[in-house]
Amino acid sequence: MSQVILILNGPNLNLLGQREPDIYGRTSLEDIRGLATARAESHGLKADFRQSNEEGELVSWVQGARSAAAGIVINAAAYTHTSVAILDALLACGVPVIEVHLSNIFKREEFRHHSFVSRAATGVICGFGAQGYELAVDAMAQLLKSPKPA
Ligand code: CA2
Repeated sequence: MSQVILILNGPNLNLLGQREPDIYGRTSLEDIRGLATARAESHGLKADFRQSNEEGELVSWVQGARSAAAGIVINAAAYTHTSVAILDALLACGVPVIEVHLSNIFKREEFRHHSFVSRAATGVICGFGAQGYELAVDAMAQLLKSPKPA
């Protein structure tokens, strides 16, 4: 059976393509689901792609990955910068984590420069728009073939 990559998306990412196209582009989250799923399949992996506006739901999905997924790709959106709960869940999940952002958070406001998620991530991809999800899936496929030390 194929290994599963859990791809998690945080609050407001359901609005992608409909608002603020100058920052986040015109690609919808459904388009990104399609891109990430196809890229996972090209590596013989399955993508389980989800979005939630609720912190607790994201925490529960991260907890579930221990038994259901080989790795997590996460764009925690605004919770990136605020959520110790998501960080603690990621630190405990026992599978590799890759953090992704559509925008280059380091070119933006100061409050976006700090990420709690990064402490649990093997690596971070930001600033490449929707393509960042494909890059993250490629990186996860590589990690699953030859794991890196934490
Ligand atoms: O660049 C990213 O991927 C972010 O994770 C996006 C978050 C932001 O809080 C992070 O600092 C960086 C915001 C997602 C909200 O997405 C929207 C999309 C369209 C319209 C409004 C919000």
